[in-house]
Amino acid sequence: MEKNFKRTTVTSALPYANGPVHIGHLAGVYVPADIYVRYLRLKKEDVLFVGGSDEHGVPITIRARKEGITPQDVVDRYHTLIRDSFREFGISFDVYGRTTSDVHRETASAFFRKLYDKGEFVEKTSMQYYDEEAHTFLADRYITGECPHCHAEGAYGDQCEKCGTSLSPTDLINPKSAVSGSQPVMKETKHWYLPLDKHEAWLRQWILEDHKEWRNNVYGQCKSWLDMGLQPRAVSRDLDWGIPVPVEGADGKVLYVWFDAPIGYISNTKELLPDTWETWWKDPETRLVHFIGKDNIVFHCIVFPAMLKAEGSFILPDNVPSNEFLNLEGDKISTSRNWAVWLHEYLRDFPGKQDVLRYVLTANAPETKDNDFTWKDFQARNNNELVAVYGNFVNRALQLTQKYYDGEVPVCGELTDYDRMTLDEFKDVKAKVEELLNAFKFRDAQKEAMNLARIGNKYIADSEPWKVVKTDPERVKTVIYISLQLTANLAIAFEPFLPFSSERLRGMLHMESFEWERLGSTDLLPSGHRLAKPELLFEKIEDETIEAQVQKLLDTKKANEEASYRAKPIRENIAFEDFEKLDIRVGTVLECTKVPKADKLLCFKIADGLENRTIVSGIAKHYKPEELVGKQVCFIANLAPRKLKGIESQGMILSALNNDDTLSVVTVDREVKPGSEVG
Ligand code: B3M
Ligand code: ZN
Repeated sequence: MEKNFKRTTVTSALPYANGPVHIGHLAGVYVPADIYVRYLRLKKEDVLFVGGSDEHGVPITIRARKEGITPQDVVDRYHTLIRDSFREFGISFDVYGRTTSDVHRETASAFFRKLYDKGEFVEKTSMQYYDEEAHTFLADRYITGECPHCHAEGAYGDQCEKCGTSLSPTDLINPKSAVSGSQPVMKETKHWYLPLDKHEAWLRQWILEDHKEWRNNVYGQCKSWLDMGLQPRAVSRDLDWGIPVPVEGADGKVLYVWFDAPIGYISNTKELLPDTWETWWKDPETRLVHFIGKDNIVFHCIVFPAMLKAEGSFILPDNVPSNEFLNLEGDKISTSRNWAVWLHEYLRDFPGKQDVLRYVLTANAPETKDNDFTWKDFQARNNNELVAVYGNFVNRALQLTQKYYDGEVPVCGELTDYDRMTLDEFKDVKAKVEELLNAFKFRDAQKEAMNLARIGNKYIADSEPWKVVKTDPERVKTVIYISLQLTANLAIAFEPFLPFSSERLRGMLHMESFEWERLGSTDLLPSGHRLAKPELLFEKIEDETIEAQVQKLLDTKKANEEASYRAKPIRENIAFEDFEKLDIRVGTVLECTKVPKADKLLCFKIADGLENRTIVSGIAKHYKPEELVGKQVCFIANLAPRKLKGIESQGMILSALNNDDTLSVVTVDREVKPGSEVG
């Protein structure tokens, strides 16, 4: 159903202000949203781009408790950091607000109250864990205990991070409150629920019938939720951080963060446009588009629309282009495990290279499936595409203009068939890019823009102006003229994707005004127009730079492994009689040699206080033979002998296997007589 809209409200998910933002945020939500908004602005459409920080919810209180500061301190710190990172990356919000603002508190509170007054909620009591020492109900994340599946300690009330199983707090063995450490008790509590079951019928029609054009991942997730049947969802919580529930007798209760956060889009609009905000949220001629990550689909396609519908005066989203996840070097990005490329660190390590990251994240955008960010790919796309294709073409066109025409656009002579063919090739770039952007296909759209530069490179290479200049200087004027028009087109085509580079390129071209409408034109720079001195648009990224980033991640991995190290679970008990069967002794290593043709094996001659014995052991990777001579080692003396590489091994030397696969032979603390029993 194509509808004609007068304006577009674009929202991008409000990141939790409990940590800095990383490349996953940028790739999943903010870069695509920004490309879309910049594109609409270039088309001179009326568009509003709303962003902001999500400053409520349990993750923020947990962070505060961990650091011994207040939740307000946490959100103040991260709101600023996040807002600045976005700004540096050119994410061109019209407003970037926060959900701790007064306007938001009032707006969310009034929204709740209106639904309450209209009888849109149901009240229910349920049993929940309560901390009697701290006098507080406990959110799922605030209860830890033993996982009923893998028996790891420290599993959370909603999930075991060790084995990944989803849990509910009552599943935990020996639950403990993370607030006081005491054992929580079950206590009755009352909450307000949004009866999603009552909204199911219209939601089915609206999504499954009227919005078949939504991305497959979005449509599919909605369908599976709807097919499972919707349940009432609690919209309040027992917590001391959030917006108080504006109802009598609701002491200690706040709005559930997922109730107040999407209202943040509305409040932030209100903050910017106190008089006209309603046009952007209530006029049926306004098109509402939510950019989000896949873990937010149900809230934006089902819960928030149900809230808006229940309120009664708002429009519903027209599209919710959600991306899948971006992984990092093969692993899920994780804030708690520090497995991420943080934007503020990237800005420090790669100053001035915001567009490189924007480019790579779009080229590799997780639009239809999860994708992987690797530093090697980052380097390759920079060096082989931005530098070798886009930068190279621009540089050649501009340098040749300097060299032959002192920086002035030459006069275009008669066109050859080859010129016409080239011009034809890029005339329809505008239509192609528009079609793709309208369909939220950002990676393909960016490819089309890049294709212009490929056309240009081929054109210059085939036309060989540096040769022709000697025989037919008039012809070279035409070649350079066409190349410069292509360059100017690139500045326009890349503007939504790589705004910083486009701005620089426009500067080099002295291109004061530029219009999206004229994309594909062949007379953007008139003959006689003077260009500025050219500079390189992109620069090569060296191996050392990439290796340093990879090393940083390896260090993180190592630190995480150390931090999460746990010994293997203990095996089943054995009877004392079984233990007694083992004859463990101490022996002195008399000789130690490599076993020929076996790179793992060492052959020991051991003094055991009797006849001496030979033992073959697979530890050659860990010890040089001479290192062990003279040492006292422990060995199992009554293990049935067996042949290894033709040598009879009479026992087994004991060693300890470290978690990083290194190994250490078990020795004794003080010298003992060879053959002493160990027990
Ligand atoms: N803060 C969840 C997230 O950052 C949540 C989004 C809110 S959008 C209204 O993934
Ligand atoms: Zn588990």
